[in-house]
Amino acid sequence: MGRLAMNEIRLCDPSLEPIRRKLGAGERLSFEDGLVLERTPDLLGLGALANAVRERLHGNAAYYNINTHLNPTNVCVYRCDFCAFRADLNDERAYVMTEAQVRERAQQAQARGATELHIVGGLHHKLPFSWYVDVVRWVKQAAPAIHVKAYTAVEIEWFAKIGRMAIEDVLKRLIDAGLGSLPGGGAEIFHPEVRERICGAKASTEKWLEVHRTAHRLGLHSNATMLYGHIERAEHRIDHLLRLRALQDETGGFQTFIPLAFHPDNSRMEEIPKPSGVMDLRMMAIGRLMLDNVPHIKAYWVMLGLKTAQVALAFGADDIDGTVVHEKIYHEAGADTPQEVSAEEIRRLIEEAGREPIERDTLYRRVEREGAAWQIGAAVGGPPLLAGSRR
Ligand code: V47
Repeated sequence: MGRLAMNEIRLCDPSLEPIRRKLGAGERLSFEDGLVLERTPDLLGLGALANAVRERLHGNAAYYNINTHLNPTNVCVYRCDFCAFRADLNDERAYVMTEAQVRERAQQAQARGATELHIVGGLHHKLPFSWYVDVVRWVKQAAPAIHVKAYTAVEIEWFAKIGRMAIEDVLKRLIDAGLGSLPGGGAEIFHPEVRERICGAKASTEKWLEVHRTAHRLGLHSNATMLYGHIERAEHRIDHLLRLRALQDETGGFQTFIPLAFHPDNSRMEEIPKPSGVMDLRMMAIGRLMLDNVPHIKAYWVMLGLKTAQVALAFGADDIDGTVVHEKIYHEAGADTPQEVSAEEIRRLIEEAGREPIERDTLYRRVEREGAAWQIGAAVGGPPLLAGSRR
């Protein structure tokens, strides 16, 4: 892909000029700059600016991984308005996976060559913290080579409550059981005007940030998300990004930012239309430009659709997530993407977008495989892209 320097980018909207100048000088964008990016009609200019930053950081590389999801229970004490996955205790959809099922899923994932198991579930009314620790332990016993990326900050905060423990001690127990990193879920929108309306009962913004701060201090890396396209406004989104950027200045522990497009079906906000393709690409680009201290931006294809995820690789994203398999949260909410995409297909989509596909592990180390990347093979971690990372 041809690389354009900042000053070679053609901008149709003059209000983007000061932002181009700042980006060219390596200066940080302000809250007001964020609002200009939110409002500009020049989508292609915005995308080109984000693409220039993306290429400055990652050249032509586009990362993906081979992973599987595990949602050990869908029973949840909270009733977030956007969630179509949760179930009440006595709901006929309610389930709790058995130890044998968890082990089998982990073994299957390992046999398919997955390097990561992404675990996220509900906050069950009756299960003790020790059960969630056991889930991690069962996975590691069944598939020792797999990296366990597990439990959002909201779950960690819940464990601290039910276990009457400090967040730090919760994380230490999970690390002892084999936890490798934290996923970015549960962030939604930090601004209280929105958070209180869509998920007021669960972990507050301060708690979400505290969990990640503590995880980073203990040597864990984590991701961060933002759920957009519902009742929030531009100011709330930029505020969200700036809160993440401030924590990243403090700790440096976030690896990836993932803008999550709201899927309304079967949720309590069913009347809201899905975000448009333009909004999806705008969020990707704004994430890349505002979060100047977060290394990676992920176009999560399950949410975006494969076609938009592919285009997002030219709008600031350098990562497309993984083969996924067994995804429930968005498929319950009406995602019409497949449950699984082969590594071969992911590589093809990346190449067709003019990028170089690079298989990574959870910590962004290059994975080398014997033979074709989509065949089962031993993963060998390359040099870490982020220092001080934990397996
Ligand atoms: O926190 C729930 C979102 C998140 C809906 O860290 C919904 O690599 C849209 O965070 N429509 C959990 N979004 C998933 C998550 C994630 C996904 C992929 C990769 C990573 C990572 C993290 O899903 C929740 C919430 O924000 N969500 N329901 C819905 N109806």
